[in-house]
Amino acid sequence: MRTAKQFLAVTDPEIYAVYTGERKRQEEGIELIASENIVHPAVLAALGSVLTNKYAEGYPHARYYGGCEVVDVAEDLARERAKKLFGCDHVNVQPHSGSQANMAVYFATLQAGDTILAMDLAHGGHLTHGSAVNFSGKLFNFVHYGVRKEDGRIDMDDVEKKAMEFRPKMIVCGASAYPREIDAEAFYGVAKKAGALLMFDIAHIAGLVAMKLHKDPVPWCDFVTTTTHKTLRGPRGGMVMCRAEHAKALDKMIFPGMQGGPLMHAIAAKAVSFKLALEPSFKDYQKQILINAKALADALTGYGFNLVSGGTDNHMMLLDLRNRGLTGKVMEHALNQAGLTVNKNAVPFDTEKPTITSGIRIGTPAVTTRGFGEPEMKRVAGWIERIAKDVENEGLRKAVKEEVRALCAEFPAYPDLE
Ligand code: DSN
Repeated sequence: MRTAKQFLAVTDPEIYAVYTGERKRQEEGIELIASENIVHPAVLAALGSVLTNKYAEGYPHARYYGGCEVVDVAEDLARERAKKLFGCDHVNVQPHSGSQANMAVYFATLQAGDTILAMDLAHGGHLTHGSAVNFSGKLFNFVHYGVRKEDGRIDMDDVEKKAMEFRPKMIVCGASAYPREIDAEAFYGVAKKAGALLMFDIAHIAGLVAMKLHKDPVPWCDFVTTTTHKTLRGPRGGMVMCRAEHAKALDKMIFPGMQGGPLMHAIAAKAVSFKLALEPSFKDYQKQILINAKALADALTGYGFNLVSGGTDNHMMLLDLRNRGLTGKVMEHALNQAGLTVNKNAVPFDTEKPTITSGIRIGTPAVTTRGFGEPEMKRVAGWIERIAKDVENEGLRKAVKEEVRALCAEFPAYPDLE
């Protein structure tokens, strides 16, 4: 008898090397990408299981394939747990990704060419919120709002002005690179006035929302979409919650409208992560994400970094590197070589190309999972400062990488996993 991993090592040594290399990278480096996390071994077990073999087109107890009685239990549990976690009327756990969750909402409620008002990608929105190179921007008539130049905050006056001028069928709120709380109630007021549906993409903040550490959008929105792998700390995937009146249209659009067989291994893994999120310790984890983000933001500000909007209310911060004479591309590369992973990110009103950018985005969900607290966040800020001050110095990168490795050894990502 062998474990699945042993079979991989023997069957495909090249991919096994990818697995071991990535495991080592994750153990020895500090993950600061705001949209990533470190899932529980039980989530990994569900993902890497025989559940991937099963076709289950349809929904629990109404499938188009035989033999679904076992996997039905997983989808029922995922749905029940998600509803308990978020307090929503209805949920669909089948979207393969956040993009498909958003697509499902647009397709279930709108016609091609309809107007949607959403946050500009260049100000922190998302590709699927109407970028010209994405299906959303190609199929729908997106109008965008952004943040104020003075304080980096969403300009609700601009949202209302555009909503009344363009009369969108839907307003989308939520973002991928916005460090402040988003007020769903205020968006609801505008949507009601304009006669628009309201969708909130909570992908980044889902864990904070579930623990009520971010103002709850569920009571105010027709649809709430999310990924399951960011602050929620589940497997890579998507999910849509909605008011009861939209349930039928949504389910019909996800299957058979857009997707075929659901990924039952991913749905089972979602169920596991929701069970973990319903445990009291998940609230402590989410609180610590916020404490760590604040500690990191304060320390970086102390070093003279310019944080968009002056700080953070959530798990992430956006550094505008222009006052340090650096680009996002240069800083991402230098930090990566020092064992600190971030992503370059446009800042509002950026003058650099998206492949260069003037900023980096930093988040605390993954480091918080491995047990970092405020002292470790101060060390992280210190390393970022040292690299920024001497960005071309390869010897410094190597030295920092050793220090990073030593700290990571004290906080293993998977202490109990073989
Ligand atoms: N969700 C995006 C991110 O924030 O990294 C990628 O699409």
